[in-house]
Amino acid sequence: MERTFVMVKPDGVQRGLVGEIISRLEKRGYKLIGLKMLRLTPEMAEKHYAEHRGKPFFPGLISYITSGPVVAMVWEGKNVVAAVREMMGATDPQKALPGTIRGTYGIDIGRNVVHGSDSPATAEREINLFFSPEELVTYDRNLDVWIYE
Ligand code: YYY
Ligand code: MG
Repeated sequence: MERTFVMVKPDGVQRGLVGEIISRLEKRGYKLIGLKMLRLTPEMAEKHYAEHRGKPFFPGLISYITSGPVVAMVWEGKNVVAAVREMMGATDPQKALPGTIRGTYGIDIGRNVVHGSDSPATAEREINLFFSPEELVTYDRNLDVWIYE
């Protein structure tokens, strides 16, 4: 099954949106297989966002993402990478459709509440950056017969 990395960013934690974000993914039918709260070091933040190094928003992005605790998660399910991207909405909350997480809870691009991997390859890299293999829990859910045909 496909996996993706999801992170409630410092603004999402401060605003009490952790439960809401988990709830949306749970209710959709995806399976939570890893979860932790942590505060990113600048080194880790720069690794996570390495593709954006050198861009004008990079310094602000690093100071924002290290400004408070985040909740890091791994979710599993069919097509979960693309599905989470759709559920989050566009990077800029002003452009995110109403009903998406960012379109419901965000206003500014630099406070967009949540992160989700943009491809399966990125997901693997991000999961390995945040979680050791023992921290990912595989388990069966009887419920799956009511979610997958
Ligand atoms: O994957 P996603 O989070 O939707 O967007 P990215 O293009 O990877 O950018 C990462 C992060 O950087 C974005 O969530 C907000 C911030 N950012 C910004 O502050 N200003 C921009 N012009 C572009 C991105
Ligand atoms: Mg991205």
